[in-house]
Amino acid sequence: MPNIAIIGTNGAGKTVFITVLARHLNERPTDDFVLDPEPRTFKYIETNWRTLNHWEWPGHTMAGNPVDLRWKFTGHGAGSGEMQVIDAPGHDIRSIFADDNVTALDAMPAAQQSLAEYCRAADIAVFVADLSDYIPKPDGRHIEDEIILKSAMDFLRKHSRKYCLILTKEDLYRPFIVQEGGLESVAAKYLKSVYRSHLKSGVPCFPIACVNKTEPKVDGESIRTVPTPGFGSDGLEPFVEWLVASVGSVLPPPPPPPQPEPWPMGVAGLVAFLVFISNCTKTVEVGTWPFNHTETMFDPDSLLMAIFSFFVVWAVLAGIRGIVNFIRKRL
Ligand SMILES: Nc1nc2c(ncn2[C@@H]2O[C@H](COP(=O)(O)OP(=O)(O)OP(=O)(O)O)[C@@H](O)[C@H]2O)c(=O)[nH]1
Ligand SMILES: [Mg+2]
Repeated sequence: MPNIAIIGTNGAGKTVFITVLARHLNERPTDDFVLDPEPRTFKYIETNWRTLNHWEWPGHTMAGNPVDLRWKFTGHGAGSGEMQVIDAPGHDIRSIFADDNVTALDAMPAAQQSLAEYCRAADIAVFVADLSDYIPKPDGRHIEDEIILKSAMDFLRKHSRKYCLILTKEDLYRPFIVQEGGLESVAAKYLKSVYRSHLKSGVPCFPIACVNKTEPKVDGESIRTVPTPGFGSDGLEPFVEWLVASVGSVLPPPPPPPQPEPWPMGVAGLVAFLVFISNCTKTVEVGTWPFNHTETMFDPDSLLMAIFSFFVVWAVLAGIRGIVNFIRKRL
């Protein structure tokens, strides 16, 4: 089962991303990756989706309480199987990867240990980052966030996992990215160490606006931005193509088609040949007495005997082989 870890610090946009992605995959017109959620997963996605379509964002994922999501998937792009995604609380991710903690599992609180194990074992990791977390701030928080992101990526690379970076909330940063000269310049400037160690060497980076339409909402004394019902998403499809290819590449190769076993036919052919050789001639008396004599001639019955023995021997051996294969499969 491919395990996909969604990794990002608090508020990076992981829950919104998973919700929108799951809905997007369900509604795609192509059938190269079709998802069938487990009931609990279905409920989680639909609840968040309803929230997003009622002028609200989903709540923060509670620390120590990662959400385990599971789907069955089928499709020619990625084969078929089960997929597990963990929507991890950003707070826990921050603690795990803060200072190379992930190698010292025993020192972690129990709630984080299983999440760290999960990240370690994940086949595919999707790093979710909010660009604003990496823009320099007086308290130096941006440096800590970059260290966490890089340390988590280094860890995944060390374990030869597939991973990519998603810059969420692209709707908010679109003008900024254009003004800074494009995505690559932004990454090279604000995610310097991540860019140098990972993105520059080909790790994909996808800017995605999960919710591309928002509006202000008065909330008591303050005004917040909330999703506009019926919103769309931008930039998901290139990521989905990468995901489908990555899932396909981490699945074990399908077992080779059973090869026909030629030996029952070979043995039957040999027996038929021997039967034919030993019966192909017969001695008959020709002429009338006292001028009769014996002559050796071809016996056409030998052909029938050979064909008959071929089928009898082949049927018996094929039957034995079938029974042996059946028992072998059962064991
Ligand atoms: N404009 C815009 N805002 C977004 C988008 N996605 C997320 N946000 C904002 O980011 C906030 C956090 O999103 P979540 O998906 O809950 O973040 P998270 O990474 O799951 O956070 P934790 O559960 O605390 O780790 C939301 O409440 C929104 O305010 C988006 O696509 N566009
Ligand atoms: Mg969350």
